[in-house]
Amino acid sequence: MRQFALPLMAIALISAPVVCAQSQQPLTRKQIMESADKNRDSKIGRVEFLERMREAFFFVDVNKDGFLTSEEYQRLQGTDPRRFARADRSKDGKLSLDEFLKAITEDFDATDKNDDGVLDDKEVKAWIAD
Ligand SMILES: [Ca+2]
Ligand SMILES: [Ca+2]
Ligand SMILES: [Ca+2]
Repeated sequence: MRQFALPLMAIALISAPVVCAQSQQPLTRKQIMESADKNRDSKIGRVEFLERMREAFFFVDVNKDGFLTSEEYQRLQGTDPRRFARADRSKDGKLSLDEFLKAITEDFDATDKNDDGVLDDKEVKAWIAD
């Protein structure tokens, strides 16, 4: 029996990381910011930011049901379960797009230190590093 079990284990170990890389690829804040800044002036307006985060929502919504579970949410870099719980206003254990964007708007306001409605180079870098 041992002779059969070992090769199977080996196959499982080899194939597991490949599967993970394909389906659980995280989305980093750097990737989000680089694609949000369409004219590359290193400034991200509120609308640009929310529009990009809306795309990010659908990107990490693996099963495409229009809601993020805690697991899906954590594919976004820099998220943690406590923030998920706070964003989940309806307390149903998942985030609707509306709940997600409300939380993201707060994120934007917190990142926009000088309150001018755009994230400049410095503010973007601080958010990426957070
Ligand atoms: Ca989902
Ligand atoms: Ca919810
Ligand atoms: Ca600003």
